[in-house]
Amino acid sequence: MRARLEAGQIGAVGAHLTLVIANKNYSSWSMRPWLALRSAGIPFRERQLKFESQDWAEHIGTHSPSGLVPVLWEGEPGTGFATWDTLAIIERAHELFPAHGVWPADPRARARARSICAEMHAGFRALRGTMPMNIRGRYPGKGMNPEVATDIARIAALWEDARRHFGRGGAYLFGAFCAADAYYAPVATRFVTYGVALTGDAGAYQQALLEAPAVRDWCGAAAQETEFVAADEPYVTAPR
Ligand SMILES: N[C@@H](CCC(=O)N[C@@H](CS)C(=O)NCC(=O)O)C(=O)O
Repeated sequence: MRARLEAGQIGAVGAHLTLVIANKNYSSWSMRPWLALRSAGIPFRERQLKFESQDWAEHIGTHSPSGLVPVLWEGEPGTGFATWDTLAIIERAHELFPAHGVWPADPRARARARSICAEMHAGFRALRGTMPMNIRGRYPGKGMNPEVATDIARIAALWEDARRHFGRGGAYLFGAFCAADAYYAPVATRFVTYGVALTGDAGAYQQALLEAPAVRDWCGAAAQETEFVAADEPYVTAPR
């Protein structure tokens, strides 16, 4: 059983955590640390700055040193201590809450989990380019080309490899839900949006990931959002 702190408290530095995120429907980078923290039982507040909003224009300068989201603040956004960029946020969460299972406990599993997160962080540009995350959207068949098919084949292979070598203790890549699952959850939703069918162990893992409680919570909230962000909607024109 993991130790739990009350929301708004944090043990190591005595300050509460706030995760600055953007639209849940569109922002895959926001989704990843949100899932990692939530699934690990790490208490945090959420500060949503929606793309193209007045709120974003007024606050992104003080709430994000890079001008991008996500950002993790220890203390108040804008005046506390900031960690930005998804991998750095996940490592910071792991340092602050080392017993919460952000990464797998086994050193080799942890190394492999970090490898596949880094591969996602730096790669799969074809997939990310033509199949932007759009949780409420349904565009089956859109976005596919040979480079995207190569990315999808690699993702299915690395999922199956992790499940085979490290996944025996549960339904996720390394058994229990960890940061690697958080990293690939936006990909699992893209496969739904764009009608990419996976079979075998990769397909079974995709279903387990989509049914993870934190993923369901995020996707449920995403489906309620109504903002239309043209930059993330290559296959439909803006509603009038
Ligand atoms: N490498 C960064 C990427 C962050 C990123 O690109 N965030 C997007 C949202 S998903 C963003 O803030 N876009 C705002 C903009 O480009 O103005 C990370 O891992 O956090």
